[in-house]
Amino acid sequence: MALLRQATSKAFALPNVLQTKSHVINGVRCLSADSNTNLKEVLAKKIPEHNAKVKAFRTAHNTTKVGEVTLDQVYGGMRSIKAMVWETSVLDADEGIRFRGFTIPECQAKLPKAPGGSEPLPEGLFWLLCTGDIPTPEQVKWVSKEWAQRAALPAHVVALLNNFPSNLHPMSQFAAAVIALQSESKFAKAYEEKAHKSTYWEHAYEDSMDLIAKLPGVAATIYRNVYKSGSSIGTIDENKDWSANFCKMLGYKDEKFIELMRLYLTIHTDHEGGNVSAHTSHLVGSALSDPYLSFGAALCGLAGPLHGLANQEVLVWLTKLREGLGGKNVSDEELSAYIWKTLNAGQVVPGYGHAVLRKTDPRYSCQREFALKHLPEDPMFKLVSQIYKLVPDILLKQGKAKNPWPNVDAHSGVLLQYYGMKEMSYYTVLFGVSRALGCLSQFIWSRGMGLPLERPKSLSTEGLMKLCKYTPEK
Ligand code: AMX
Repeated sequence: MALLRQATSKAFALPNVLQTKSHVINGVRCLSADSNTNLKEVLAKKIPEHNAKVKAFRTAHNTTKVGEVTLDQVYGGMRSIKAMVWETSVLDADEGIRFRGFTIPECQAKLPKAPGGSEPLPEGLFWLLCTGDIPTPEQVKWVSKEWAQRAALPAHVVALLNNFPSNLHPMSQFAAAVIALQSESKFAKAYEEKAHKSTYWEHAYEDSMDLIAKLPGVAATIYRNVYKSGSSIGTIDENKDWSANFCKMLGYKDEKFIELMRLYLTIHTDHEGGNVSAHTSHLVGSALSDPYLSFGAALCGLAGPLHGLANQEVLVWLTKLREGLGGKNVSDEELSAYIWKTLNAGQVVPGYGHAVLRKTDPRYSCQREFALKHLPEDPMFKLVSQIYKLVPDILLKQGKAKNPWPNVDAHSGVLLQYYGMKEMSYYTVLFGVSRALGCLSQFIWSRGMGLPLERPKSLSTEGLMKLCKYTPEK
């Protein structure tokens, strides 16, 4: 608690404005609209500018139709209905994710790296999500330091974590701890004290920075408690980046694992707004619930097997497959039979399919690139590659899945297990730590834009039949 910073006043006290308008990262020239290293000051300039643009746009087009809704979409989980604003990223069915207009390979090339590293720092992606600009190394360093300085956990949250039974799923522990951190909410306090609506984003910013800073400590405590006999997570090093500190707290020293974590925590951040975790945080936040409550709710959605828990499910599925076949190399025929067995038992092949994507997920591709570079001979990686050759054709033959290609979760567990993190039930927690960067950068913007309470219309089947002028046969 003593380390908890009151960053609002401090943040505005730092006049870290550099004069340059462009910078070079890894030989790539990056234009930066603002070289100020203080993220809150940059946002304070950008939010009103954006709001003025949106106001003019809405005045010109408020009654323009942006789509129509079919009965199939109403019953079919609202797929593809254009009904919400999400500024930080956009997903294209064929191309995959763009973070503020940048693809994953572009982010890998342009975002600042750790000294000697080759993967992007998630701090840089957070800056990009918040501002739309590729940050300078100085801006990224500023974020790393802020997060290190805000990382201390309140005693009641540590006590809560230390008292959970080890058979409570790590994702349930994670969500509960995030909700318990709500005692620290500056947003909730400001609302209680009748803060003006125009200042909501500032309190959202403070909570978001605090929460992101604290997540590695919470996640590492869960890891140590459940799998490492409750050993201490140690202390934060203010000169290290967010991922390096997280790995240190988890107890991993291998530089390659730290690089993997930087990549992992970058690519899992955001996937536009309609997915379960992002949409949940958006919906809950629209009630002016604070960032802790909103992100805690998002984690509950991420814990579902059709969403984030799929990374655990993939490894469980692969491990059973190898055990069932005595751990030896598996032939294509044996593997195909196993995949069909899964489908014929009425189960999904975890890690395959997507509600929006219609091609291989670029998050899968960049993890595959990492594996080809660092662990090409790993038997589990070879198995994942073999599955990649077989599953799409089988799913196409079955004729149900609209997208037969792998998603992000088909690869991540194999990389983690290679570096010694074999605790599959923990994998979704890592996804959750990363997803905070997407949910919370948008949360700041949602409050900055004054987005209203979300309240779509629901109908009963009877009401829908009436609307469609349909009379059921007797
Ligand atoms: N294996 C078997 N069947 C699949 C399948 C898969 N990987 N993906 C889709 N299908 C089935 C669906 O279950 C559905 O069957 P039904 O008609 O009997 O209900 C049918 O194909 C049509 O589904 P869809 O329109 O292609 O997909 P969707 O938008 O309804 O669902 C998703 C998308 C991701 C839930 C689904 O592909 C799936 O269950 N995949 C496996 C789980 C998984 O990997 N989830 C992680 C997704 C990424 C993430 O959020 N982390």
